[in-house]
Amino acid sequence: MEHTFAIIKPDAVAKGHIGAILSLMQKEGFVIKAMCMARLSKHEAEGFYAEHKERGFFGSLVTFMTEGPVVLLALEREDAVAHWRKVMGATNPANADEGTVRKLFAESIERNASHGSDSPASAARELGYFFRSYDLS
Ligand code: 3AN
Repeated sequence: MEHTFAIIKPDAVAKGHIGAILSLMQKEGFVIKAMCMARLSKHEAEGFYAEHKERGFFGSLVTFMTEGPVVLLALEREDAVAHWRKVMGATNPANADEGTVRKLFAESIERNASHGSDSPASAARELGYFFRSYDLS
């Protein structure tokens, strides 16, 4: 079994899509191992997205991610990292496949409804960042 880290982002929370996205996760066979609703501080969002800090959209991304509450999730499934990215769809909702989270719920490439780790190594870092005592075994 593999673990991944997911976020239901502020746009999707504000529009009332938490339930639909959790339901999709469970239909896809993910087990929710940890879940927390929180409003990220600027410091937390900057640390989380540190790999993007040289990108032009970094400031705007941090503002967006701190504008309202998010749902933070630890998910378990076979091939969890790749499968959650498939279920989320492309970063830009205009390119996302039908039925994906981003096609169904995202507004734009920035306000794109959900996050998913891009590798098992990122998943370990991100799970540790938000769930300090998370046990990957
Ligand atoms: P993904 O979330 O699909 O892994 P990344 O890691 O390239 O995509 O980008 C992280 C986040 O940064 C995205 N989820 C999105 O909110 C934002 N983002 C990515 N590309 C852009 C862009 N060109 N303009 C604005 N925001 C962007």
